[in-house]
Amino acid sequence: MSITNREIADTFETIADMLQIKGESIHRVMAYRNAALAIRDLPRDLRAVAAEGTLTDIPNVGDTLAAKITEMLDTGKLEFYERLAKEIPPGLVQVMRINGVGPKKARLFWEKLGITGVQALEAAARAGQLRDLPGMGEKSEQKIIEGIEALARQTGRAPLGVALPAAQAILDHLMQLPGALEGAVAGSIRRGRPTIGDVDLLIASHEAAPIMDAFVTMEQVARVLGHGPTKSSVELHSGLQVDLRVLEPARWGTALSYFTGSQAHNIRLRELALKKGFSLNEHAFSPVGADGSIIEDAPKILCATEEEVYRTLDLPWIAPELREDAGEIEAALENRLPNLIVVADIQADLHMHTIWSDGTLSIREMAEAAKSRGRKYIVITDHSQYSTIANGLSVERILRQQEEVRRVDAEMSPDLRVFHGVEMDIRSDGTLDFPDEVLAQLDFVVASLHFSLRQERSQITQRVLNAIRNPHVDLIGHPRGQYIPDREPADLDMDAVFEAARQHGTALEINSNPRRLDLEAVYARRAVELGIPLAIDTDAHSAAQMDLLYFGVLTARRGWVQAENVLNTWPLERFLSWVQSRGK
Ligand code: DGT
Ligand code: CA
Ligand code: CA
Ligand code: ZN
Repeated sequence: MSITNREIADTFETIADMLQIKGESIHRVMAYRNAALAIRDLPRDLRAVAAEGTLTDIPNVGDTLAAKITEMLDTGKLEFYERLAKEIPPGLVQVMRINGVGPKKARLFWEKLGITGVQALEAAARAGQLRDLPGMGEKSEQKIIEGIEALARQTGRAPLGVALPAAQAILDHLMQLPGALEGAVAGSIRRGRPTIGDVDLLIASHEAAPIMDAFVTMEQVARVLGHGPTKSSVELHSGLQVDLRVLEPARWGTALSYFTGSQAHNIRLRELALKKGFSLNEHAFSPVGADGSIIEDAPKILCATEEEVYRTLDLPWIAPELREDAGEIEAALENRLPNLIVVADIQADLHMHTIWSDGTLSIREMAEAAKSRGRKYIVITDHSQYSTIANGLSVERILRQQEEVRRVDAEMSPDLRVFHGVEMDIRSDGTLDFPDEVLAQLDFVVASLHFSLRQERSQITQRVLNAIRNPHVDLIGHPRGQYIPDREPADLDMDAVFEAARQHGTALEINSNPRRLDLEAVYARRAVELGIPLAIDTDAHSAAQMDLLYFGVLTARRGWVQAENVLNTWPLERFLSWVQSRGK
């Protein structure tokens, strides 16, 4: 079996980790890391690129790395890697992936205790052998045990932000074939889950074979896992697995409903069907006899649309984002499904960065980008001084920034209003990064956790409560602090956070960046139940990131959120009077 882009990228990534454990220069390490990233993003087979002799056109791939790629393509192996692996045990690379363990600690555990893998490290940690090492203690030993447990929970699922565009691109490609009548991305992507196991595509056509052939021969296919008359599966070079099913248009509704899932939702639909005397599967409703077995010669009900599937069950159509058997069937039966928010409801963006901190555009450029996307008002919220790595603003700089914001506001008005805010750090000791006198001069204040996210529950919860209780703080940014797929949320007492937010009328963010999606859906839903206002923001650092709004709205829809619950769907006057009512 031939080597895939992903395996080559993984090897470079591992080499980077090994060089880092070895203590090599960061430039050398980054050369491998950046090349790995570029290869992961490459939409073409490396083998084809190598055959053209254009490997060095790939960003971050020079002659040295091109030679290494060629060696792996030709031999399936890399001598440099094998030599390195004799020096640095490859198991240490896994050790480095544990939250809280970097290259230095990995090396320390190896040198002092001979640890060469995660299992050995866990045993040592549980035996209390790590606490006496230099720079370690009982607490950091416990953190490592927790980190190992978290690592074990990781499942190799792809972030929605990676899987959705890839799935859509493949579907668009296949829909250009003459026989393709209707197409959809189904499965967990259609339901908007933050991470994706595999991609499920459906196409309606009278002739499956040409579509199947086109699918398994796409350029980005690394391996064909199955190639049948109506179903095929492939693994892409990116590592993503994609299933395609082709079916008759007359059965589109049952198929789309079935393969959208979730499985739990499908089971509920099947129970309802049985009560009406039908067995429901991906093909049809089939009449069943008293003993529950299908009556073979009775006419089946085919459904060309999902609406017909639900109508056959006497239900209104249920939005895919709700299909988790989390109360949506009951709500549908009682005709009280929510009127879910849509992207067009969004009027404003309350969280974005500029070149004043770590963004890539000026205030004016961000304003233009927002205007061209139909936003009516925005808040410029650069980082505050505690975020030194993000070039956070000092008091002096933020006051200076205000002049520029006011100028841009005047220039853009009345098409777009531009307000001045901040994304203020909640410091590790729980204090806020600006004094009240400074906050009072800003139009809108977002407060966020960026550091010390692994503090224990009471301590980190207290930090967020301090921010919520400050009357100048309007919104808590990305409240739980997860990073998809590899950083778990902070250990917050969410009941306490919700209670404080409710009491003080502080809003909570749904951050649209697909690496965050924070608040996630279940918490957004809880916030709505408690009457806590939400904001769906992009946290954009560039113009392109403003288009990530879609992911935030998808997450909100999974959380049963309606437009009314979201600050930035409101007309400007209502938003302003809400801000004023907060005691400034
Ligand atoms: P994933 O891929 O893990 O992110 O999640 P899904 O929901 O995309 O799951 P997947 O790809 O295994 O299957 C797609 C849909 O097909 C799933 O949501 C429901 C349906 N399905 C698959 N297997 C079964 C099954 O055994 N029973 C039922 N009722 N439905 C199934
Ligand atoms: Ca799937
Ligand atoms: Ca699947
Ligand atoms: Zn932030």
